[in-house]
Amino acid sequence: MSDKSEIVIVSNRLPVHRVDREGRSGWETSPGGLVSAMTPILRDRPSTWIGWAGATDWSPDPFIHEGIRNYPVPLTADDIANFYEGFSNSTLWPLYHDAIRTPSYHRHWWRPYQEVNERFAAIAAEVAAPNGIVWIHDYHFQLVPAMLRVLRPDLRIGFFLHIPFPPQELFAQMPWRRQVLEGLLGADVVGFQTKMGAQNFSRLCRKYTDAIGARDLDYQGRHVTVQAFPISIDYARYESLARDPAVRQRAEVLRAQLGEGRRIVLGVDRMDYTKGIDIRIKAYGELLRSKRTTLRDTVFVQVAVPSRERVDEYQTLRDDVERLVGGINGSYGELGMTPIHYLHRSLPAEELVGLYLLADVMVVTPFRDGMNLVAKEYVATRIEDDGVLLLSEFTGSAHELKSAMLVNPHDVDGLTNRLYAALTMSPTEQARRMKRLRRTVKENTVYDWANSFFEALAA
Ligand code: GDG
Repeated sequence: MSDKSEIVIVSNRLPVHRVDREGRSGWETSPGGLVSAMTPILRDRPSTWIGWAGATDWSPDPFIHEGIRNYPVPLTADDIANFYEGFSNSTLWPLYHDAIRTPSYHRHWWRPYQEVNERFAAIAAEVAAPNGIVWIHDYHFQLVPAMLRVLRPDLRIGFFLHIPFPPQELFAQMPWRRQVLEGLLGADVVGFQTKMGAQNFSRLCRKYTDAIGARDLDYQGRHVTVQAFPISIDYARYESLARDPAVRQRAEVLRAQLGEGRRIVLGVDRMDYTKGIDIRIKAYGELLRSKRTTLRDTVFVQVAVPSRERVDEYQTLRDDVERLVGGINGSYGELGMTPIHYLHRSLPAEELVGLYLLADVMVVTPFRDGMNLVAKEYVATRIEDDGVLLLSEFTGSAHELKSAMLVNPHDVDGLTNRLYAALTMSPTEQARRMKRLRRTVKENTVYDWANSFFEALAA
């Protein structure tokens, strides 16, 4: 394989992770739609994926795994504290999610953010072939496009933001707002999950930089495409997992454990304060309190995957959620039967799909979410056109999944009423909505997403 790559991907994590089995260690491809969407494209041509390998104390040399060259970038414990947990996850993450937690603006996080961006840009510049393509992912690397353009003006540079891009009133808070916008404007294509994100970006660039244009922008003599590319899932994979006899058998075992005859309400999220886990548990508690449902009729299952546990806000959220669950189980549970099953861990994909199959109502109630793939995964597994998706208006998914039961997660009474309506929806109405939802998700898979981004970049 040539040592220069026609396609280079830059993301926070490599698409592989280290596994140790029976004393032998090696790399395994990480699960997830992004990786599977990229793999067919990357395997056809010399390509490199640049990212962090996940440990601060060692960083291996570049290596090839399943036809893709992986280029690990070392990050120190200080980088993790300042660039990752600091600027990325305590400044940008809350600010870009409607500032539902107060963003922290620390000058001593900004320099490390620049430095780590420089490190990634330098490696991309080194490995990319002449006139090659570099696709940069997410909020950790908003300065890389402009840094890379200075080093390698011959490249086609794309950037995709997986999280929302905030409106002017919020973005304007950031002390480094101009630098971030100019960083992004280094790309030829800047992609967002929704049209709203793209509009916010164009408007802010017109205000704080020299860029001009209605949606696409002209900046320093270059054309910058600004567009929505709603991300999706590998629909066929979820549908086939839903038909898999082993998955269906597992679902039956879970059903027996949860109690035959009880209707199942399900939530699946990273434990993150943007996801609205607390609010949906409150709404479910409200249904029990008002006796619109009972312990015997329904059971709530919440899977919350541990996330960013060293950031204070995440600790607080976990405490809050666990207190709420404990309170409701204490008040309404009986010996041998609880209203809420709460799992603070990650489950194997087969088990997750088993739960999707069992869920009569899937509750997806983020206060703000770039897209939300769980909503789309649930829909893809509902091969019998039943089940209800209760979906927050403030997710990117809600822009496409218009036949879901939409809800404002800030309104506890509204959410409680909708949850009740979902639990009592007729099979005919469920099928009418689910058929449409399934068609929508099937028509735009993660492969369509990746192909349309590459097409825009090659244009
Ligand atoms: C960011 C943006 C955007 C969850 N629990 C388990 C598990 N998962 C998988 C789901 C799904 C993924 O994790 C979560 O994706 P989301 O889209 O819901 O959320 P974020 O992690 O916040 O992702 C988001 C996304 O990027 C893509 O652009 O949609 O808006 O915030 O695929 O299935 N997987 C397994 N076990 C679990 O317990 N195996």
